[in-house]
Parts: sequence; structure tokens; C-alpha cells
Amino acid sequence: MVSMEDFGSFETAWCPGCGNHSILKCVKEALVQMELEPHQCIFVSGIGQAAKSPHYLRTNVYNGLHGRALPAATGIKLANPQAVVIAQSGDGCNYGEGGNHFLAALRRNINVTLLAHDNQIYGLTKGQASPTTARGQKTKAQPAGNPSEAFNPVGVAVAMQAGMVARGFAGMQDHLTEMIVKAVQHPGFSLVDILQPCVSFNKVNTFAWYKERCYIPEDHDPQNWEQAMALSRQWDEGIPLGVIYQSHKPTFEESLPHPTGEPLFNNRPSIQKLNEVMSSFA
Ligand SMILES: Cc1ncc(C[n+]2csc(CCOP(=O)(O)OP(=O)(O)O)c2C)c(N)n1
Ligand code: SF4
Repeated sequence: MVSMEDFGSFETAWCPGCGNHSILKCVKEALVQMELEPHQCIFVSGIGQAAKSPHYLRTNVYNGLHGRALPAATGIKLANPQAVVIAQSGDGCNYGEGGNHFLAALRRNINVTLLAHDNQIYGLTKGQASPTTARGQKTKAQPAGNPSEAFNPVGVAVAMQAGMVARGFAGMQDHLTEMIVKAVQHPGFSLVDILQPCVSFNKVNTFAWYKERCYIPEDHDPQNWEQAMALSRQWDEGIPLGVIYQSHKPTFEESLPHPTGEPLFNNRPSIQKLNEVMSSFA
């Protein structure tokens, strides 16, 4: 029986009240609900406050460069298709520095889950506008207002007909846990864009701001792409949560057979070959 304690309990470097605390709790809860043991999971992150999340989980972790969680996660999944691979980083990391990798993951449909902590700001570097910051929003680095249009990750993922596209909110923990479970269980690429208040540097998108707007649409059919597209464009007045879009298609790993017939982690190097190589340098 797996329990929350199996994933450890660590002191964090996060501000009190940060949305990251409840997301971490929901991740642990989701792993327990799925009865996944720590050794079965590999968390991959980049750089940032959100990217520290896997440091506070007792499981396998690979910490990549800023924006580079997804290519590392892709390589890990290809080398070991049996592992549950979860990429976890901030909106800046995934949609800014890692924007091209995000698009590649949507196209490839590798069986990896991306948990994107979307606080609409660069938290670790103290409050510059991120790709999801609203146009006109004043930040510490843009005192006259952010001059760029906000990137819509859910809209882009739905437009690309990605495997599974969901949105959760750090302030609705049971619902967020459910979204993480569904995303990990989806056979293909899954995105959970998680609304995560940054209490220190984003004074607009607060817990109260989200609570006023977040809702779970009734009678939404995630297989209906037109409906999903329309939902993905809703924001200021009402922010839809839940599985916005879901499709079933072949995964990247299914379409890319291993040349040896076995994934890398099953391939053992031939000692005789290794000795030949080494002796050629002697
Ligand atoms: C290539 C590169 N560019 C910039 C930085 C500096 N940097 C580190 S974290 C960060 C922003 C992190 O923001 P986000 O990914 O949204 O995560 P948060 O801290 O808000 O959770 C930046 C710009 C870096 N480390 N590497
Ligand atoms: S700066 Fe923002 S994102 Fe970082 S720990 Fe503090 S509240 Fe969280």
C-alpha cells in the first residue's frame, strides 16, 4: 500500500501561501490514488520555483536546464517506456524558454504528462512578465504594463489536437488531484495547466481573483474539438477548469520502434565489445 509518507516530507524554499504548496500535496495525493510507488515515477523539471517541486518528492528526479524539461522527459520515456514520466515546471520554463519543446511535445504525442505551474509571472527571478502575463499588467520589471499579448497554452494545445488538455487550480485541491490522475492515466501527451497564485510577485491573479472566475463547465464533451476550442478562449469573466480536450491517437513511442527491438534500459552492453573499444585506446 503506497502512502503520502512514501513520497517524503521536506522543508521547502517557497513563500508561505504560495500555490506551489497545495500543488505538491495534490501530486502526492494523485500518486497515492494511482498506487504508484516512488521508484516507478521519474519527475523531470527545469529551473524556477515550480521546477523545485520534484526536489520535495522522494522519487526519481532529473533536473534539466531552464525550459528543457520536455526534451529530457522525452528521452527518458523512450529509453524506459515502463516509467511514469512527469515533467513539472513553471509557465516561463514551459511556454517561454521551452516554448519550442512544448510545441514539439504536442506534435509528437509522447506518453508524458506536463504539469505546468502557471503563475503568470517569473517567480524565481522576482517578478518579470512571463509569456502568460496579461497585456497591460504592471509588474516589477514592466512598471508601465506588459506590452505583449498573453500566450494561451490551453488554446494552443487544443488547436494542435493534443492528447489531453486540462486546467486545474491550486485552490481547488480535490479537482486538481483528479486532473493529475486523469492526465497520468491518459495514454499519450497530457497537459495540466495549473493556475498557481504567486503571492509575492503577482498581485493581480490572486487566490480570490481565481475563485471568483474558475468554474467547471457542465455537459462539456472533451471529444468535441469545436466546443473545446471555444472553452479554451474563455478567460477574464469565467475560467473553465477540467478536461477541456481529449483525443486518442498513436503515441510517439509506438510510432518509433526501438532499433534493437528492446528499449534502451533493457539493453546491456557487451563486455567483449567494450573491452575491444577500451583496448583500442591502450
Ligand atoms: C536560459 C535561461 N534563461 C534565463 C534564466 C534565468 N531564469 C531562471 S528561473 C527564471 C524564471 C522562472 O519562471 P517560471 O518558469 O515561470 O517559474 P516560477 O519561478 O515562476 O515558478 C529565469 C528567467 C535561466 N536560468 N536560463
Ligand atoms: S516567489 Fe511566488 S512562485 Fe516563488 S515561492 Fe514565492 S509565491 Fe511562490
